[in-house]
Amino acid sequence: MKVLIALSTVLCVVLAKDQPRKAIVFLQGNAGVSGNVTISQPSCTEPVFIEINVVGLTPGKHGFHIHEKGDLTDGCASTGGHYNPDKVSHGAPNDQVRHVGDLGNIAADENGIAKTSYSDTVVSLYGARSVLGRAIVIHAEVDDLGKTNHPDSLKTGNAGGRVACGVIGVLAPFDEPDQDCGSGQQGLMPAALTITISLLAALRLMVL
Ligand SMILES: [Cu+2]
Ligand SMILES: [Zn+2]
Repeated sequence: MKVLIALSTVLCVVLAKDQPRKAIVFLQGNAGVSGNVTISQPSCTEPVFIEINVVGLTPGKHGFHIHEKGDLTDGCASTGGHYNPDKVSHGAPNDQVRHVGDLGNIAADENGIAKTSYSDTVVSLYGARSVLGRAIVIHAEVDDLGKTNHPDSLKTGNAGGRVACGVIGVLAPFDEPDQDCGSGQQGLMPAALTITISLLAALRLMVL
């Protein structure tokens, strides 16, 4: 009996998965820039997968960020700064220190098209640090990733004006309560801890 209880405890923890979440962003700008971005995440402890399709850009690299507000009442200007709940310096997507919203650059080809996809372990669609309802902004210039001597480098990456933006909206409706498991890498630790504690509890039940 105790073994059965122990086994069911372990199974419950392992099988208790969130519903996958998926977000859509419709990007629009003044200078003929338009496109869409989808962000999908299978569960709160897994990385997001970001798919980007943008046209109308000038060829080359453009800063690509999540800004803190989904407010387009004054166009891209009213979306606030980079989403930065930890109040740290601007950085590159792969840096230890970065804004949650720092997604680096997207590169447009000679036809002005940027089409790419990648994973990110810091951005999340779950919990208090969810990016749902915030905005994606594309900039006129390259994001220097916090690596130059420009006074704005560690604040914004000195990426210039905002050429397109859109609000991160719900694509796949979900109805489960929002559990706050942190975001990305930080979210993996509590999950690992929960599983470890449950396993230890289960082992203890088996021994007793
Ligand atoms: Cu930006
Ligand atoms: Zn930033």
